[in-house]
Amino acid sequence: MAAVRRAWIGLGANLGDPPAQIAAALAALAAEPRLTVIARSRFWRSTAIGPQPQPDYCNAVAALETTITPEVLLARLQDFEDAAGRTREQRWGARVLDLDLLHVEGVRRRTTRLTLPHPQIARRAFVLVPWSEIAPRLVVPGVGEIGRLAEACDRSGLEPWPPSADG
Ligand code: A4P
Ligand code: MG
Repeated sequence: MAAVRRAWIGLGANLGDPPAQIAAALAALAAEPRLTVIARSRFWRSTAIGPQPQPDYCNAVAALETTITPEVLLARLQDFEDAAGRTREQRWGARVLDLDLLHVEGVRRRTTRLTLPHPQIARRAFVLVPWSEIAPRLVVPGVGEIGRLAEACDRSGLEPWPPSADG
């Protein structure tokens, strides 16, 4: 039987109705066979990092338990992005849905398609702060303890999304 592994997904959206798209992505993940969503952060509003001007993002982080391999999981996340109407014109450009595989327990990868842990984790408050809500004591190899990194990061431009929109 395939091993059950814990994995963490970063969700982001800054076009259309961002919190609705994040909520829909979480529902799609929850409906996926061989995968259980075990926790999710609040929704956060964050200033976009990338070419300007572009709208603020809604960001969240979810924890999963899954027997799906990291490569197949990434492909499923990209299917969900495509189904939400994602187009890929510009690196770090505005998008209706972005699903990043942040970390998979016990896994390291450095291929053209998949880098694990995700290379940008340690720098990004919009990942670290929501992640620390659900996994403060998690130590990501080569990166550090999520709660400590979240405490140390620059939170400017980051605030909880108004709770009424928070799924
Ligand atoms: N890829 C490699 N490793 C991974 C991984 N661990 N998870 C490859 C997901 N994808 C991974 O991604 C480009 C390629 O990365 C994929 O084909 C996959 O094989 P993409 O989603 O098509 O393009 P992208 O998202 O524009 O590029 P990139 O470099 O992945 O950007 P990020 O890191 O996803 O950042 N500002 C705020 N406030 N909030 C955000 O959520 N997000 C981004 C995108 C920029 N600015 C932001 C936010
Ligand atoms: Mg991405």
